[in-house]
Amino acid sequence: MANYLITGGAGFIGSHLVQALLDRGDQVRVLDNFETGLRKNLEPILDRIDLHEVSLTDADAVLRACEGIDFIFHEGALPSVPRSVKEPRPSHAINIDGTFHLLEGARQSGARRVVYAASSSAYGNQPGFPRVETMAPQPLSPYAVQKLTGELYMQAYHRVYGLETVCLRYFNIFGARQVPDSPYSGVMARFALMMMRGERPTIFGDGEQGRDFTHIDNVVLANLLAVEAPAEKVAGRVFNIACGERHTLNQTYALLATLTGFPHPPLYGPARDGDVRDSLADITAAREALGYAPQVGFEEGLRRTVAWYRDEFAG
Ligand code: UD2
Repeated sequence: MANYLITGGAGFIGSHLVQALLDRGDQVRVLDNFETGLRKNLEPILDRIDLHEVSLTDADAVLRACEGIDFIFHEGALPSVPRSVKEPRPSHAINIDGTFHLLEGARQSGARRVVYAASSSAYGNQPGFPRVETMAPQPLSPYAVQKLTGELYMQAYHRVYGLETVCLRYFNIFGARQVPDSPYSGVMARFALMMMRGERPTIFGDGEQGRDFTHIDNVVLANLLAVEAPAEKVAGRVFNIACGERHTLNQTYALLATLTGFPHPPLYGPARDGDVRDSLADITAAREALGYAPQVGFEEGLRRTVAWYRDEFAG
């Protein structure tokens, strides 16, 4: 039994990881200040976790949260490309300074391994698909720069201090608990809820942009594998975590409309500033080093997600 810290443990991805660790009997500490994380994600398990209700921007509090911890999943962040374009300062503070505080906490407290939630936005709009980890990053938005900076910090802390860091570049994760009703919500959650409420979603651009949409269960699996893999295979490295399939927004819209029984076509608006046009991962490195293989495909993931939103939000 090991001691785990999950930053952003009340959030979409973090709370799934908390549950997975509790299910296998591990000790779990959560760092979250509920700025974007939700209390209801932790309510059923509050008596089973050690909750540190602090911000990643508070260096001393982050250090205290790292004390006595073996393994860290650093999921805490202020996500969203458009949020970072509109207001770069808060996301800079949380995503870059917060990640630095976390690494300092991990180093000073003697943690063994940090698994970091990196982003596929690092690849930008360069030519060449699928995206391979050896491509030089070309971040387009403040958010992409911030998440990439976190990766570089992770790698430096491995090289310089021997901390075992593993960066997982998530490709457009979706599933239960993704917040659907914020202006910065991921597209899948946003569209699913709007359709259920009979509202017509807007596609930004022509809808032919593609994403490697990846169900949350695959991400939980990748994290558990990343924490268990031998250090010589994974420490200091970066891995794409995705399904290895590209789906356009128009296709995704059509499928969601079928699943929700929504009869209307989308509205179209201008493309978003800082948006990546296309995204598709090569997941060979994760397959080889982590033994990762996606367990839940795109359509099955969509079905599960729509069912969850129906239970949570309909009526
Ligand atoms: C980026 C990263 C992703 C993750 C995420 C965190 C890429 C390719 N992906 O996701 O890995 O780090 O950031 O936030 O960089 N859209 C609409 N209508 C809407 C909302 C969105 O058309 O109401 C479009 C949007 O313009 C984009 C696509 O849907 O083309 C996906 O947008 P998103 O915000 O769900 O995720 P994205 O790709 O910015």
